[in-house]
Amino acid sequence: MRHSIWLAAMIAFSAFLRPESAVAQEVLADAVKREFLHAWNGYKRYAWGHDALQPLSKTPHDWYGASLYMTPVDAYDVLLLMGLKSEAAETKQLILDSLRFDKDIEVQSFEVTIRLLGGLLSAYQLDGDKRFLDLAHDLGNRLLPIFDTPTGMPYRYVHLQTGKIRDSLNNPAEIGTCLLEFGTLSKLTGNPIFYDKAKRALVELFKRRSKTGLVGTVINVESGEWVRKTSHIGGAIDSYYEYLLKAWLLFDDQECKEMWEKSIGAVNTYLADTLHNGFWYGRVDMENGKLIETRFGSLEAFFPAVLALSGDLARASKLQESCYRMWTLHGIEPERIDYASMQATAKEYYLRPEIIESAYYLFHFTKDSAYVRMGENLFRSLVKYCRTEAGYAYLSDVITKEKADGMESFFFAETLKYLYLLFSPPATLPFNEIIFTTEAHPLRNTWRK
Ligand code: DMJ
Repeated sequence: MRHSIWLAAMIAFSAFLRPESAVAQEVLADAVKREFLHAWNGYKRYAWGHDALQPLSKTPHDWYGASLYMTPVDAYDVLLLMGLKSEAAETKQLILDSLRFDKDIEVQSFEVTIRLLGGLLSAYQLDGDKRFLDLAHDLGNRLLPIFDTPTGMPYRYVHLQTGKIRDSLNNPAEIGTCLLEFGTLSKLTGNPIFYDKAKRALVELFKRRSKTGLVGTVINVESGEWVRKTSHIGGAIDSYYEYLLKAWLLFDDQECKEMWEKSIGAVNTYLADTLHNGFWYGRVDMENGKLIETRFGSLEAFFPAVLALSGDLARASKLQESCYRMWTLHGIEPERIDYASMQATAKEYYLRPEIIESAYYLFHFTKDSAYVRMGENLFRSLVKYCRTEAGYAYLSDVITKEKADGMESFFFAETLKYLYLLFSPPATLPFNEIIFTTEAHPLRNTWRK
């Protein structure tokens, strides 16, 4: 019996290794699960209980000195989705036995919100154990002081014990990416304060858009003045747009719908850029919409997913083609390119998920198997260039393929989750019943009347 299971696994794996074949989706899903386990076992062996594994040195890494269990919390829902029962059980025990937020550390609210608060809420919704919600509630309370600014837009850092806040220069992504998590916390605990604070932050930011309808990159949350006025869809702004759309869909919030519609109109008017080599979104001055830079990158590759979710499949598929062109330039995607010259201007690859996320959304909406084949190629290059003995590693240079010592929790929470879902039957996670947070934690509206 054991022998035949082993034989079946070997046959499936050798089918995956055949590069030219159109491999069946279930074979690909199994291969992703196997690679997940490879990285997970590395984390367990060398970094169990810590925030993350450094896969080259095989040492643990904690962001703030003391562990906040970033990898276990971020990965718990994907363990459940993959049906890895014993791994899920021991991870649950680790989190519930050991994770406490009463710690003498200062944290970056955005990162803790998307990885931990979101992870705990989806863990609660998928698993049902109220202790996940209690942890989320405790964390939410400790994060609340960030909103104590004259404008209602949050500070970036907060001390978990004292509530001391710091850094009044913030950006739209960090200001606007909390309503899904904070709002869900309100709905599940019955305490409206989290929804209200996060919503106000979003509205106050939206109110400060320029006459073009665009927002900039850095704003002072005490004075409400813009500090950097470059507008784009990349890091520091990206998930602000994502959350306008998704907060409307998850909470049926009509004000978010209006803010989304006005924002996407401006983005498509001023940022969209069609060149001989494809359809892109560039960088412009928020005041007048004038092009500043033909810069695009791995983070921008989330946008086809957002466009697809909003119903704009035409722009979504054109942009995904450009993202794939960026990926295939050197066989794996650089952090940043100049899309006019197609030169890599930042050569790292941080195991990011965004292009895979977009392939998953596009496959869901179009059922076009080209996106499965695209996902298969993305997966193959990940295995080829990033796999190490203990897990998966960043690349410091996509041209030389030199590796670097990092494997962030989003590699489990997003990169491998979206690959797995792309190849799995839709019933693995009913897309129409959930909204993914920006960290790919599925949230379900259980409070709808
Ligand atoms: C993730 O932490 C989130 O997706 C975030 O919104 C930005 N990107 C990283 C992964 O690239």
